[in-house]
Amino acid sequence: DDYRYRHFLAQHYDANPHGRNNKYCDTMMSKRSLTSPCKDINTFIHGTKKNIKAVCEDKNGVPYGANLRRSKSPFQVTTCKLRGGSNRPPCRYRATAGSRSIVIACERGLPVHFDESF
Ligand code: T3P
Repeated sequence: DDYRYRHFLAQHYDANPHGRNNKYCDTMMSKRSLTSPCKDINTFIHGTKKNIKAVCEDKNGVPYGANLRRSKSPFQVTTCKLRGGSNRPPCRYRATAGSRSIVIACERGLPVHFDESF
């Protein structure tokens, strides 16, 4: 069952982003249903599913701590951080775009959790 993988994709995968600015975050966080309540922080990965999945394998990943995997190669990512102190909608975000190594958790060879990027 790949329920957790599909949930990971819904939250963190966007192959072809438009803008990667604050407006991008506001739109995407809402489209991906991360706004009731407003999620504090969420990263969108602008890579192919194939390259993201490869982080779970030796092809593009190395162990990171006990349970996580870090990507060998950087991904283009956009991290959306909630602006203001309230988690009550409407949710307004600040975007940070960059090229970063990602840290994820995998389950049976599939990404299931985004941990951090650096
Ligand atoms: P999830 O496990 O649903 O993917 O760490 C708590 C949540 O914040 C976790 O959600 C991942 C998300 N997050 C990002 O998406 N990007 C980040 O840079 C950090 C630190 C957390």
